[in-house]
Amino acid sequence: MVYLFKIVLIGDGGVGKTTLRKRFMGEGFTASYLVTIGADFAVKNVETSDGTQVKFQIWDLAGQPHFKAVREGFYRGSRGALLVYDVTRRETYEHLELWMKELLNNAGAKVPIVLVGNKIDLRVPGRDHITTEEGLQMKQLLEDKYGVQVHFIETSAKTGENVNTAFITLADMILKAVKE
Ligand code: G3D
Ligand code: MG
Repeated sequence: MVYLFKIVLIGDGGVGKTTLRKRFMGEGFTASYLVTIGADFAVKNVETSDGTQVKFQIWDLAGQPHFKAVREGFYRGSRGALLVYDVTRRETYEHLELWMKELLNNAGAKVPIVLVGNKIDLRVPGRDHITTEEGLQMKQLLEDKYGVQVHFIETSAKTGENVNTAFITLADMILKAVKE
C-alpha cells in the first residue's frame, strides 16, 4: 500500500520554501496552483528509511495571504510541516513561534515538524547570523513548550545540502506517528 501524506511548508516570505520544494522535486514536475487559497500543490513519491512508499502532497503558500479561510484550507489535513527560517535573517528565526502557533491552531493535531535552518551557504561568522546552537535551542523550546516532535536540520536549497534528508526525515516521522 502507498500512504498519502499532505505536508505544508511554512515560514516567513523569502526563507526559501519554494526553492527547497523545487530542489526536492527536481526539474520537470508541475505544481498546480490553487487560486482560491493562493497555494502551490505538488506531489512526489518518496521512499522512507525503512523502504515504505509514501506519496507526499507538498503545499507551499505562494504569497503570504492573511485571510482566515485561506489559512484553514492550507493547513487542513496536513500530517507534518517543514518549518523554515533563513539563518541570515534573524527576524525569520524570531517569527518561528508565530508559525508554530498557527500550525497548531489550524492543523487540528500535534503533527511532527522538521525545523529547517536554510541558506547555510550564506552564513558568515561574526555576523548576526543564526548559529547551529541557536537552532538546537529553538528545537528544544518548540518541543517543550508546544508538546510536538521536532527534528532540526540545516540546509542549503542552493547547493542542495541536506534538502532530501529534510523531507525524508519528515516522512519517517509521520510514518512512525501513523504506526504508533
Ligand atoms: P519563499 O518561497 O520562502 O518565499 P524562495 O522563498 O524559495 O522564493 O526564495 C527566496 C530567495 O532566496 C530566492 O532568491 C532564492 O533563490 C533564494 N534562496 C532560497 N534558498 C536559498 C539558499 O539555500 N541559499 C541561497 N544562497 N539562496 C537561497 P531570489 O533572488 O530568486 O529572490
Ligand atoms: Mg514561495
